[in-house]
Amino acid sequence: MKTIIALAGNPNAGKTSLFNVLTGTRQQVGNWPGVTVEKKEGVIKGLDGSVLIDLPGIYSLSAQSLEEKLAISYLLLETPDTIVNIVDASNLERNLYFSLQLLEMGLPSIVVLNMMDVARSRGLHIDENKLADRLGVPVIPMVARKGSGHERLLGQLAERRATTSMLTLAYPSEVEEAIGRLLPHCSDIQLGQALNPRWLAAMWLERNESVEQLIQARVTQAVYRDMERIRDEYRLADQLIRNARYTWIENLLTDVTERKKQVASTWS
Ligand code: GDP
Ligand code: K
Ligand code: MG
Repeated sequence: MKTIIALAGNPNAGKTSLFNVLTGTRQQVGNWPGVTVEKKEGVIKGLDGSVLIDLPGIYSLSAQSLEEKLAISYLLLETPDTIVNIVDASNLERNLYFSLQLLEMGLPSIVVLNMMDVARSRGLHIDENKLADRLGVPVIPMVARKGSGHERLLGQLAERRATTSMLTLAYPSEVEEAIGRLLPHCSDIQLGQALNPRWLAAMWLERNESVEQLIQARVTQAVYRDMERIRDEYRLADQLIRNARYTWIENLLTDVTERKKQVASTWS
């Protein structure tokens, strides 16, 4: 049986570097269906039966460039066994926004904390255990360009250590009320795999185009209208959801990171 592992992360987080480290030279470049955007697939060295897919870069599931849409529909409709979410450790605040959306989605994931060399050189210390604890998935520090840390990732993949995060962001009461009303509809929607209906409801409130299209194709017109009516009653929901995510990340970073004073080297 094949194990499908998808690499996802912000542009320039190091996906292709990690892809190359994990696959060596055994890669195949094709195109995503219907478009000329490159689709890279390879076999992970030391992991028989694995298929590694290098997804286009995504800043956020709400973003809507062609590449991002491809990556989003892939995540929504296909059934990767594991998502390896690669984040730039030297740019955590921005990178974690997508991570958070991904974790809320409910797919089995591992977070790779890449660019650790850059983070360290800036005096940034990250408590990786605490971060793993808070995110609810394994966290593996790496320097993908040099390949360091990849044995540990390989070990975790071989042992199928990816987990579905139990992370539940508490949104403001207004948003929770809206989600509560949407949940019965969202729970009925069949997708490629079991996604967290709470996540689907939040994406609906955010007017995510890909999610709207998916839902439209899977519910009756009456249900779709009802969902629209509910959304219209909570006009500030999308802003409140975004703010809640940013606040959560800010608090997380206060807890798990520390900026050490860089040692001045000018006294000699
Ligand atoms: P992608 O856009 O996610 O596919 O990212 P790439 O793999 O193309 O990497 C973006 C840039 O960051 C390239 O110049 C890489 O050589 C570099 N890079 C990747 N990983 C690391 C790392 O761990 N440390 C450092 N310093 N540079 C890295
Ligand atoms: K790049
Ligand atoms: Mg790339």
